[in-house]
Amino acid sequence: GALSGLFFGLAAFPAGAAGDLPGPDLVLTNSASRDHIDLTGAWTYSIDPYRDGLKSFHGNGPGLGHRRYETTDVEAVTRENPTARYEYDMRREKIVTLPGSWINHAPELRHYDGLMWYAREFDAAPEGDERAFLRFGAANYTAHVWFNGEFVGRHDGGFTPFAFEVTDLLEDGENLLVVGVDAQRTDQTVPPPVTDWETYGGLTRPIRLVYTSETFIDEARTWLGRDGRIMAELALDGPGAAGQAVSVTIESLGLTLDGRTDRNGMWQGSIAAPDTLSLWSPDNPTLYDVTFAAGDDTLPERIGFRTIEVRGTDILLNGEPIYLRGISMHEEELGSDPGRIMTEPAIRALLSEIKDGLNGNFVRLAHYPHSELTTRLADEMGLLVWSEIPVYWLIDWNNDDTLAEARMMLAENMMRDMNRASIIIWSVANETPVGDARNSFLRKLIADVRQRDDTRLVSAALLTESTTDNGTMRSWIDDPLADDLDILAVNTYNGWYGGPDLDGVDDIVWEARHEKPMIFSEFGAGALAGFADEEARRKFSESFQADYYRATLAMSENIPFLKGMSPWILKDFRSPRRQHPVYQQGWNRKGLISETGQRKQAFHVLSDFYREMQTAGT
Ligand code: GCB
Repeated sequence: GALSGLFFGLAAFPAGAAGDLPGPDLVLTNSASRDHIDLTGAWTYSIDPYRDGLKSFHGNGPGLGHRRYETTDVEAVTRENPTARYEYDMRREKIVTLPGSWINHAPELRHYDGLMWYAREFDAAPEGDERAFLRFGAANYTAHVWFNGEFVGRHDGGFTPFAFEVTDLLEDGENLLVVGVDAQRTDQTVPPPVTDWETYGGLTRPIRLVYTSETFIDEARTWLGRDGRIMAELALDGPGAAGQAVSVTIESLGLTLDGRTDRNGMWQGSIAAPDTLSLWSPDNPTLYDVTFAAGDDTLPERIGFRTIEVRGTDILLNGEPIYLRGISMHEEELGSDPGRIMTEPAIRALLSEIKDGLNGNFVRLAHYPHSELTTRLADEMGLLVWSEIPVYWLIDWNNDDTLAEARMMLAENMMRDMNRASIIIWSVANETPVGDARNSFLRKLIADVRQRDDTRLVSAALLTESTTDNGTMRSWIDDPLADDLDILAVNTYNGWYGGPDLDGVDDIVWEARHEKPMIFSEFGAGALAGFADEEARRKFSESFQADYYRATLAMSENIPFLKGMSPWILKDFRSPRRQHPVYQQGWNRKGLISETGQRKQAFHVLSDFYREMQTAGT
């Protein structure tokens, strides 16, 4: 976690002291490309609703009979000693396929929100000086990890990757990995307990035992600077990290950058971009094969080169003004019983609806970091991305631990995805009420983003103010944070949650109080697919939703500084707080497609609107 702001005036800080910028110790850039044992597949699981396996009845740690993380062969021990007391046996538990969330393990776990134990045995054959790391794509929300009976670490935060080194614990032969996953959110977590989506507790992303050489490339990035130079940075980990010869090669461009790491194992370099460089954009999502090398280690990546900046009220991609034709999306696959299991075909199906179905060029990945596969596919398919952390609604703004958790999440998300050309915006919050404590909390996050990556834009989804004089509604952003952001983003629901009738929506006047581009990070209305009502414009009918889109899109055309939108939302998604017995039944119905992929009328309204824009070249 050492690479941070090397190019941005912090080169004087020794490793680990780059300002007070927090970050994970291990990044394991593109770990999927490394030698690894895939630990997805069959695991056993056991519920522990009282968290007894962590605390026990007097709170001083579980007794022998409850330590699910130990390697004890319970069956063998109890055969030997019939009075031995064991109240678990992970080897004989129910079996489930991971990644996944317990919502799909069994019907009675539909609303389970406690601690779940998962266990998996596997064979390994460590070689020579190789190092070994357990790497989790995500565990929602807290993970307690034991390997071969030893506690190796805990991680908080449901949507970002983490890794623990287990080189010294790895056995030649059989190994046992046990993970306690706790989905419970509290008033101090990020997000807090009340959200508008399904929690999906579990081990929801790939799990791997990753091998590396003794000294390896932990972080590696390359990108196009706004000054037209290709920049690159590396950070090595291991006994040979300092003074190591390193290189970055982009063979198809005939480019090699090389040099030697400093005493902290870090290196940075740059080279003028050749004229032959094909810039990445949604219309031309060119990715280059890049090879990072250091000592015995090489690391492949596929990377696009582009610039993103704002000028006045414009957003410039590769120096040209662009309008973000977007949609918001939750991480939830199509189907009537989703589990947040994002396979490549599942992600492709959703992103193609945006790219080909809606004629879009932009996706807001709401409200938390989505899987690494999603941002990689956005690179490949050509979709610009808004990437966000779940600083959502009612965060405990005065709590230092909560702030620390949010900052770590932000760091983990950014460091995982620094090489993704698709990501143009890091967002730090959604719909958070203005106040001193909140403002300083979010300013800290904004400062972290800028310190770590000043090549992308910073935003947050804000709330608006409005007044109505003589029947005309005027809206504006009344938030001191607007001064700190590059792009202003607002969620607006006039015609659905209050505001005028649909007929009046396009008369709303949006005032510019800042010389910055604005986007609608959300607007939307619910509709049950297939529901038509003889009373036109009845809420939850498809025609109401379509009219709502017509009205809001008409309004959008009157706002000169509006430079994009990501309406709410691509697909109906599970939300336990949406319990209207007829229209919702546990689903937020603002999707343009139903949970099974049926397109609603409003889908076509937005698709036509975007097609015209695309044709007009705006
Ligand atoms: C919002 C939230 C989003 C909700 C949406 C809604 O403003 O940001 O998470 O799901 O409204 O449907 O009400």
